[in-house]
Amino acid sequence: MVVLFENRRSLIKEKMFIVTAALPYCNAKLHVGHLRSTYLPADIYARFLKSKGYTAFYVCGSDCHGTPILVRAIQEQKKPEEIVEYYHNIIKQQLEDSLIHFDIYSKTFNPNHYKMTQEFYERIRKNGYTYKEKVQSLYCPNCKMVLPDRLVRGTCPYCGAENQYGDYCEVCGRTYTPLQLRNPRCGICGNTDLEIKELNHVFFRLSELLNPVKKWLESAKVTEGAKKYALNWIKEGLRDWDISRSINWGVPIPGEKNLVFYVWFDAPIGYITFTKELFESLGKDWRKIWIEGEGYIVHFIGKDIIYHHLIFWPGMLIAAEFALPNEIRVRGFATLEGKKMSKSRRWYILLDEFFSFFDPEYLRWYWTTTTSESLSDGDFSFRTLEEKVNNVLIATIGNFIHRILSLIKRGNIRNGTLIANAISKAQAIINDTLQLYHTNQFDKAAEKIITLAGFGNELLGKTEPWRNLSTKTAHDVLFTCFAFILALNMLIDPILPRSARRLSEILQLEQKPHLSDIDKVFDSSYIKVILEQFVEQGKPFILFRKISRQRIQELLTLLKRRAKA
Ligand code: B3M
Ligand code: ZN
Repeated sequence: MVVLFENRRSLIKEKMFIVTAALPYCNAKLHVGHLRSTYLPADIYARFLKSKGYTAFYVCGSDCHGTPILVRAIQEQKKPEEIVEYYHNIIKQQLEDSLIHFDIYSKTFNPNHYKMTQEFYERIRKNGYTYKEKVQSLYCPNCKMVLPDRLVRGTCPYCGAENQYGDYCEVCGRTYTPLQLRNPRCGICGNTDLEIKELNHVFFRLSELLNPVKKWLESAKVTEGAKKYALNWIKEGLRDWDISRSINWGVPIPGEKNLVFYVWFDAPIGYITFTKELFESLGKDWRKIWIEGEGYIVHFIGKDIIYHHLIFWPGMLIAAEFALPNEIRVRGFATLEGKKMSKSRRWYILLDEFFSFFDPEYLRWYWTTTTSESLSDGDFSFRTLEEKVNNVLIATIGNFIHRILSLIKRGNIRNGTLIANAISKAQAIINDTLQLYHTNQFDKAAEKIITLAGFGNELLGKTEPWRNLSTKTAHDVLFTCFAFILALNMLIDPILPRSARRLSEILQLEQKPHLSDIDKVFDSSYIKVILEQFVEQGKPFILFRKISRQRIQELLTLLKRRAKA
């Protein structure tokens, strides 16, 4: 094995990046769309930063509170803890199988998080940003329980649709409170004799934070369309926010009886709790990031939670005198074969379903090449999958690597001279790729990577070194193309980490090469060492396997059958 990179430490830059992905809600498995909007782009970015030599941490965990989990527990006659435990493990595994690499994946059902949330609340309370006010709620004497909105059923006060939830009509789309619902009944036992209870709730004075939130929003790096939305929403001012719920599942509010925090209050604080957990295990101080503002915080979210991250969350942070995020990257949802994914219509692909048919890197490649940083939705289609994998990834990148390495072996090529104009063109492509990674344009970065391999293929086609492998031209072309392969090994890593590892094993490198060393790729003496090692010990290989039509048909049949059932 070749020892390539002496001491990377000198290259590590000081700034600490905290990259977060929205916390998956802990009551259902993840589907392919979750990867598109959130977990994959955050993973690519975190991997890119680390490879460039920055100190970066990818932080996430399960979001364990909220009424849906409680409702589910009641329906299944389980404890909410059990539901949470079950899905936490499943989701964690799904993300690991997607080759998402977190530095920490924790959960909000956790004593550290309860403590952090309560301390955070104490800070905003002391700063005068909370008050109490009476709120009327429906109470079921039969179940002895104040009913959360989702556990009240009745007739929509606007359109008269029956059997609607207490907060939202699925027929006309309007929102209201459970007290406005006609003929309300208990969603658990069906009791129609509900009582009205006046209870203290805790409110957050969001209205007073309009100006600082706006100021932050205007200066932060936020995905184009999302920023516009948020600025538009706050034009009319902000309303105070009820941050409490009278249910018995959630983080208890200090000093209040029978009240827990609303899940959207405690969930984002999870970003802080998990950073603290990670940092304590590393002997670092989380306060430097979240209080002293010495870090660089980047949130990745789906477009359904813009309001929470662009308005509530900065408001909370300002009130608590915590550091604000530096960037918020938003992406849209996925449709499946042109149709909206839907649980009730049973039209979706879960991540584990995809992986039982295809390599996870193919999904990573698919979403990377088809998703721009914007609020637009994107379709998952098997035709495009086949095209992106077989005709782009394999036909361009895979083929290039395979052809070059085979020719080098066959010709026993150990040396050559770099072709100057080819190198300068490749360098320009590489610089563009790095810049695009930096600015979150991963689809365009992937395009550049394809361009580099395509350029190599072109050079090969023009010079036809296989006709006579002993000529100087053949040596120079293969030597130059070998440098491209070293560059590709680094460049594909954030998107295709497993293939990058395999390629570096094929090249007999002792570890995956890092982007911080990309300049060495065009240093002849450096190339020579690796080339010789490869010629001597490298084995023939196949980096990617084609997707078969038959497998596609099988999975498609399965999905269609489920939707019809
Ligand atoms: N758990 C997203 C969801 O509703 C929500 C994100 C929280 S991020 C702090 O699935
Ligand atoms: Zn009831």
